[in-house]
Amino acid sequence: MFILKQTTVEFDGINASPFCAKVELFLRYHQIPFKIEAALPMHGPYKKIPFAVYQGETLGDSELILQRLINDYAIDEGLTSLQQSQGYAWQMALEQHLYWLMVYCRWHPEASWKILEQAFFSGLKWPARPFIAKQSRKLVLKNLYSQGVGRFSLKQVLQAAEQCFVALEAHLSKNTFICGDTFSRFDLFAYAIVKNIDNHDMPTPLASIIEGFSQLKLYQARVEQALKNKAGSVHSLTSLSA
Ligand SMILES: N[C@@H](CCC(=O)N[C@@H](CS)C(=O)NCC(=O)O)C(=O)O
Repeated sequence: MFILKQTTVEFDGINASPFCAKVELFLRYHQIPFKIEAALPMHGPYKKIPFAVYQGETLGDSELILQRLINDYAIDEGLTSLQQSQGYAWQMALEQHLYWLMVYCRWHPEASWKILEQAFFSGLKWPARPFIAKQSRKLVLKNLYSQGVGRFSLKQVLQAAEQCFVALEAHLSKNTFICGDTFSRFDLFAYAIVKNIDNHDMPTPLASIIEGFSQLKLYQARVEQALKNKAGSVHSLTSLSA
């Protein structure tokens, strides 16, 4: 049995970590039996979530996990090399750039942090809770600074995110999915991050910006339909086994 180790925090029906959601949705879409176990980044091989226990091995990194499953289950998404390169370029923009802008908007502004703190740390006991929450926030802000985005003002971060939404909106107004007409693994992170941003449970300053991008709403609906068609309901993401 494939064991997916991830946070079990969800916002509006999607895993709070778009990397975790990507793996979980891949497993569901390809109907690979799996079980979810709650885990913290510190327990993973790369000190990040998601990670997985599979065939006696511990695998880390969402992309490496997907590559392993694609190999083992001989999954062919039918993408041309041009589609693959398109998918890769979008993957890098969303995972390596937009993701960090989202992290900034969750952990930096006080109003967002208050909601996030409640969602991530409310299960902890006093007096440890405020200490662990504060330390975690300090670490994330340090990581944001190292990554580069943490050196920006909120206004600059919002401008950068808007630029990304404009590009994605233009792409998705002409393409059904990230790689054109073919739904693929590249849609999983794209969907997960758009839904995490366009989210009522975890509103950040990005939520009011993404609101104006109608193609991104339509895209979410298309991906949900594709997932439902193949894997059944996407609304059972909390269930502990597939
Ligand atoms: N490249 C990794 C990125 C995973 C990632 O950044 N996970 C975040 C949660 S969304 C994490 O574990 N952060 C904890 C940390 O960096 O300390 C992947 O694809 O799995």
